[in-house]
Amino acid sequence: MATKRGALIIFEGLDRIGKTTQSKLLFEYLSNECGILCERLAFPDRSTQIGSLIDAYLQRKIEFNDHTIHLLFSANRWECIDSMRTKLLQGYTLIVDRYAYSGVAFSQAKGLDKLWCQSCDIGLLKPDLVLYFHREKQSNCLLYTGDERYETKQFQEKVEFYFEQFRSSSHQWKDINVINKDNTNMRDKESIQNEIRLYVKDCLEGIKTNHIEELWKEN
Ligand code: FDM
Ligand code: MG
Repeated sequence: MATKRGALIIFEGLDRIGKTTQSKLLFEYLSNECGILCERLAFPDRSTQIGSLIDAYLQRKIEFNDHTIHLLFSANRWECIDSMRTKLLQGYTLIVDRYAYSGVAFSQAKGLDKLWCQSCDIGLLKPDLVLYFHREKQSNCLLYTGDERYETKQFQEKVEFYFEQFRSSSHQWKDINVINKDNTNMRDKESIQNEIRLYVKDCLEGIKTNHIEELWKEN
């Protein structure tokens, strides 16, 4: 029997909201407890030549205008898609920190046009599952500030606004509220992980053919 392809699973959301922790837990669970082939990756992938330009930009060592850096983030995804497709068809499930949705939300937060932002990512591999990490609007938890470009409260709030507009009703898109019902604290890691595992189980069971659709293209 031909190998069944793996799933493309994306973790999206603001900085420091728990994407990396949860994607690592998922990776360990799928590989060690379920015996499922999988790999983790992240965008930007700072290990490539384009990625090193993005890294320098984020560390404020070099400048690009807003359109140019947007295209570099997109190019950084395009340069990886052949190896991603190959892995998926070999049966690997790919667990990916950030994708084109971050591309759009962060650039829209700088004032760029949504359709322009989306256009350069049309035709990328379409995810089988997007786990969107968010907090309830009123919650004051979790606005991260750090040293890299974009890591200010004011900018993260703008990005959050555009992510919220992006929330999609497609069946691939799942919201993960990381804040407790009382709206004050983070939920514990285990309960978030259990919610994710349910979505991932459904997603893996739902893959019926090896065909991979294209992002943002009507079929
Ligand atoms: N980011 C990430 C973008 O602005 N556009 C993109 O297409 C992607 C993938 O880069 F602030 C931003 C989001 C974040 C920064 O990402 C670095 P990590 O996940 O913190 O490395
Ligand atoms: Mg960061």
